[in-house]
Amino acid sequence: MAEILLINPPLTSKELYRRGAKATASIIPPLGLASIAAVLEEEGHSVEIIDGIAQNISFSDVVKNAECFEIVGITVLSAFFKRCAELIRAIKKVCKVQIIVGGAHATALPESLLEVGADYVVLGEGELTIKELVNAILTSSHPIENIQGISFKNGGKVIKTKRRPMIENINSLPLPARHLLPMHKYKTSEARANRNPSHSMIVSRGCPGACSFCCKILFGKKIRCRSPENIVEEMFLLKDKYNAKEIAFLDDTFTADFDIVSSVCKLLINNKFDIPWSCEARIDTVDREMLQMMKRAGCDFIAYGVESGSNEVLKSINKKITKKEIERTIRITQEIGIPIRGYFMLGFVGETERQMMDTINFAIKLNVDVASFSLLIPFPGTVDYIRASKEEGYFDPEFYKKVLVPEFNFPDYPIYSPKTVSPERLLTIHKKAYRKYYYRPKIILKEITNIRDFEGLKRIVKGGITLLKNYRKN
Ligand code: B12
Repeated sequence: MAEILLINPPLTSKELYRRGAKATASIIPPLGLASIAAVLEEEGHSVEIIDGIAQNISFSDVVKNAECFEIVGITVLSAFFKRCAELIRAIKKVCKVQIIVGGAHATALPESLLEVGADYVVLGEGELTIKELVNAILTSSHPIENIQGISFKNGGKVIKTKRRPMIENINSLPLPARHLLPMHKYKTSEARANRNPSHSMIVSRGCPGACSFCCKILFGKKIRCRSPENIVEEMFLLKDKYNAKEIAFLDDTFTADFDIVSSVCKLLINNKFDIPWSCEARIDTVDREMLQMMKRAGCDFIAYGVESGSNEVLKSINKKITKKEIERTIRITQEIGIPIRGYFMLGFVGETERQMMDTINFAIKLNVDVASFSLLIPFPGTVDYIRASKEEGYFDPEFYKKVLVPEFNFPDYPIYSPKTVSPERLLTIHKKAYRKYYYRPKIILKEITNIRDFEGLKRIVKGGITLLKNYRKN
């Protein structure tokens, strides 16, 4: 049996947050690593996790820690590829440990990790692959090249084995090994959660959408969901063991399967689950009946990906929804009384300034409770990465080798701006979006009248400070 260390790379607050974003940002557990850890523990391995984002741990301490293990696993998002590369090089310099990487960036561009010294890249879903791979490394019993869903170097040549089929029944997976995580460090964004501790869950994989900005290479199109009983069991675990006062579902589309949502809601009501929860949804996956049921079962916040106020842009990003559908769903949700966060995006490939203004005005018209405006970042594994770097040629495909990407919403400078608008102008439009949306008497009054307790007051003050810093800082 092996001693295995799993790492979410170390990043400082300065690297992660810009323009006052820290005050309201979330710190979310690396549930992918925790799922990998749970499977490895089931196999009898001894596993530790370092969460270099939540824990205050220096780069050199992470490297020193790695020396004590036989196998190190690192999760790699494009935003932090640069730090992961530095980490792999530094670990390889001091010890002979085998390094396995996985995650969205690793799956999209496996060669970029082999180049910097990773021994194996796990492509896509990692639970079944890691079991086989660790056994093969430890016992040499199994030819590595027979393991599905990996990439590695053999005599300088990059080998990519056949992609492993998705795990059909994700109910068969153990719950994430939260006992290995610093659970007291996590919180959901102030824009979404009113009470702390607020913990998060992921209960499904896959999304029926195919939006051009979204990285779809990990879990595919088909929705695979855990059973309602299993979902509710984890909710009770978060409440009873980790003292959750709120739960956030971070699934791409929690509402994709009506029957599952309906059964979860019934179970929550029957079992008197008494803390609120929130989720993310696609506009076209909810209806009045589902929303009413969710409200009764404790859903107190829902985040919709609206993205644009231009039907042409919605079409070009393959959102597969129209402004009319958006308005309808938002209206029904407002009538039912579930507060809404709208995600809006600016700076799509080919998007004009006029279309961006349409988005800002549409957000104001929809009048959601929280509006987030993000600038497009073309991430590897997305259609927009190909469009921006190869087709339009305005984005350096090697960008992630050079720069760490901070959390979205308030960048100092656009990471990408389309041919149609200069970076300076895009930044001005982005700031304008927040100013136009939030500095309205109607919104300010609504926020003030919604304050129910001290926590509510604190939340509003923090949000106000974030917006002011965002607006004033250049
Ligand atoms: C929750 C979430 C967040 C959270 C926390 C991220 C985290 N620590 O995991 C927050 C809100 C902070 C966040 C932020 C960002 N996110 Co995010 N996020 C997600 C989301 C919705 C769920 C992640 C998750 O837990 N999934 C469930 C687990 C089971 O999957 P997983 O982590 O991918 O792990 C599996 C495999 O990838 C693999 N694996 C992963 N790591 C490893 C390591 C080893 C050793 C092995 C063997 C296998 C392995 O095995 C795991 C189990 O099957 C995903 C979308 C999605 N559905 O996954 C986007 C996603 C990961 N995020 C994405 C992005 C772009 C971002 C941001 C960069 C956006 C931005 N500009 O701010 C930031 C990054 C900043 C940050 N602080 O992390 C992209 C990544 C694209 C890319 N090419 O990197 C995704 C895929 C969304 C998308 N579809 O486009 N995110």
